[in-house]
Amino acid sequence: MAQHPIIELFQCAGQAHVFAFFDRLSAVEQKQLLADAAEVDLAEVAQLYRSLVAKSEGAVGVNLAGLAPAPYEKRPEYGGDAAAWAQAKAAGELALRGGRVAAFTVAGGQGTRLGYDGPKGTFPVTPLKRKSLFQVFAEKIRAAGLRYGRPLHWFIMTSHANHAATETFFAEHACFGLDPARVHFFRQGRMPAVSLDGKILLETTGSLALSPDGHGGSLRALGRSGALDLMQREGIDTLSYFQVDNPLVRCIDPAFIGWHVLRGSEMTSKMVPKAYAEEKVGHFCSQGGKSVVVEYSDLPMAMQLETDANGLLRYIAGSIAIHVLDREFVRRMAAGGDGATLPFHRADKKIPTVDAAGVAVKPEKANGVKFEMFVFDALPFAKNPVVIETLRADDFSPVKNADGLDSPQTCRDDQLRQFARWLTANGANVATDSSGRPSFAVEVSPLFGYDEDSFADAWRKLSPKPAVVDGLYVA
Ligand code: UD2
Repeated sequence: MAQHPIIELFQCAGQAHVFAFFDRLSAVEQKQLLADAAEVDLAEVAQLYRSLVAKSEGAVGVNLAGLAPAPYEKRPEYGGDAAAWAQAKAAGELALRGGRVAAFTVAGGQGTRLGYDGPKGTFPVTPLKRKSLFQVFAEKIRAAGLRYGRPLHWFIMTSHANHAATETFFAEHACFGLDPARVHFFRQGRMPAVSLDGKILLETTGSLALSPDGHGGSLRALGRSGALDLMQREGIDTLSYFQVDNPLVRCIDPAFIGWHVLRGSEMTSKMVPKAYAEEKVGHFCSQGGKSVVVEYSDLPMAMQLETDANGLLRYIAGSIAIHVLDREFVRRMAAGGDGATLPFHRADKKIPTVDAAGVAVKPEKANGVKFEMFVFDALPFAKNPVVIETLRADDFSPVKNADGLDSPQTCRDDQLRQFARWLTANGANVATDSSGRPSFAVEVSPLFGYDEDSFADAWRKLSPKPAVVDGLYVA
């Protein structure tokens, strides 16, 4: 019988071992393995092995030549140009009223650090009502659509592992009141893991060790899924990008969108001043006339500790993974022509696999390499990139770890502080500790107010005003 063409391709690429157990598999398993194999771009894997694994031992060093801190637009309260911020806000509002903006969430990560079983977006995150991350975003997006008179489209990137569960969750909750025709799910791509000598690893005798291709895979996936074409048909040219783990994010922020629009930027990003030198965020930098983000793991600690004449951290601009992307820029990056393509990063991992006899192996130390793309690597390819400052308290409190820093507890506390700030700023009497945290639970529904402006407007109209007591839900 003739060899399957995919098997031949693997043989020619020196990856014949992938089919070593093929004859022992059932017809269904054979089909599955062939489907896995069809996802693999063998030339890409070979090239990645040569450039990222064969050449080096351990992590590949990042080029630090000519690196300097990136300039950014300071908030008005920290010396920025208040008139320019007001102009940006007006321009962003105009874009929103014109229906030019869609929201985009990357939700394909595995969320292993949190130790939560299920898509991370289904994690209950709010202090009182225990709303899920997805519900918080859905309500913010719905409220912004109502405020600007144009319901927004929302794109959600999932992984193979969590796609079905994510769709089911939305269906069970009637899309949290959003028009289902405006909520779009698509899967991100996968990459095979390879051994340290370049062999594609099997997870079982009948499946490859495939894993998500990183949040940078979102650019390709937006193209492949037809999302960019849909945006074009709908007159949307601006994508508001955020991560699934951060309920504080202003999913739709008019000033942010406005800076992007007014500057003719293809990629605009938010920074917060790093809280301390060792904080685990990327750094916005300039290099050779381009903007780049250098991950915390790649910037030598000596540089992270450098201070300026005022004693402030020199590399202060922390990347919190919030961006605005131009549709046609994404299309260009997705197509990958003219060298405009995201690089892959390697991550050495313990990857469950099978031995030469097909017996399952759980390695004790890293036995292979996974390849991932990062969305911030698009920055050097973007025309007129802009970085703007944001207030951490209004935009960033991720849930990453089960406890300690960036945990459900710290995130609930930050939400409580935000609700207390909004209430206090509008004349309510809220007792808080010195960190601004109320000692009891209150919650504001994003449908009532999803940022300080929308909250202030709604609170002004509310009559009579409720007493701020334990258990108050402002909805
Ligand atoms: C990311 C940034 C870091 C900082 C921080 C802020 C990287 C390498 N670092 O760190 O600089 O901005 O976030 O919170 O990105 N995701 C996918 N598919 C994937 C992998 C991740 O959709 O294949 C999503 C994931 O669901 C999450 C986000 O990307 O929403 C961040 O992923 P992460 O938890 O791996 O990033 P982290 O915390 O290392």
